[in-house]
Amino acid sequence: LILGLSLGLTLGRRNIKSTFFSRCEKFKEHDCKKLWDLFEKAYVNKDPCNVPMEAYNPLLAEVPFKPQCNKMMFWSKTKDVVHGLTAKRKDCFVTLEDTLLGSVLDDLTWCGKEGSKDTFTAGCPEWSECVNNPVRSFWNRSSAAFADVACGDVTAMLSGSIDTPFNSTSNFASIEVPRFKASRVKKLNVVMVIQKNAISNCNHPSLKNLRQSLDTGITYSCKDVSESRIQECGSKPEIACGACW
Ligand code: ZNA
Repeated sequence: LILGLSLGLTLGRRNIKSTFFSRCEKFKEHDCKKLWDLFEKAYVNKDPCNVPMEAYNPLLAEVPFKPQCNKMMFWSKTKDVVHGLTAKRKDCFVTLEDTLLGSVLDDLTWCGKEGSKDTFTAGCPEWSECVNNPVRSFWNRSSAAFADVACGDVTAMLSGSIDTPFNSTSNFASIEVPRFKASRVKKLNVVMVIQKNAISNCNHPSLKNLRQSLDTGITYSCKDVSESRIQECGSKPEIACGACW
């Protein structure tokens, strides 16, 4: 049993470490070993429910997000549609998950334990089990930093398939929108992703809260766009970025 456990843990750790390096090495001119060491320092040997977002400050400081004015894309409950598009239209849009840190850690789970030097990928707290878990704190810290550098026209893809497209409990509402500053961000273009059986659109009352949350001076727009139109923009590189919808 002990052999099996330690073997499983070692393999799991190898696995996230090798995933980290293989994803990281796709980005040239970065010291992936240094990044892994900074990453580990954030959560290793700590109670996995007591890793605050500040634990990732040294990692974020090593690879700060660079402002990509007019291309920055935010999202809530539309992950697959958004990344289906940004994978093909890097010329138009960039999400947090298209940056080095975001792409390296997307869809991964990790945590440490007090008294251990290991990284675990199983038995970690669920997203909502405790607020200060290593995965949630990473995404909170990195989405705050990504929103801090937002500039020009910013796009956000929200879902027309849920009751409340702009939900105050989402990362988008609670972390990202409050960080858009009128001195940098000119306009927020909301794209409501309309799938078959959509139940809400740009007229949804929650979007009034979004308008009211915006820093004075940031212009707001909202457009209902079918999922198929978004996919078309992804599959036809000849469509100009500004003509996607
Ligand atoms: N790539 C990520 O896993 C991720 C990215 C996680 C959290 C936040 N972000 C940033 S913030 C992203 O770049 C977007 O711009 C913003 C989206 O955050 P949101 O508004 O809270 O949207 P969401 O669809 O509710 O959550 C985004 C992702 O967070 C999900 O795809 C999950 O990976 C994770 N997540 C959120 N809530 C839960 C969850 N995972 C498990 N249980 C949850 N309750």
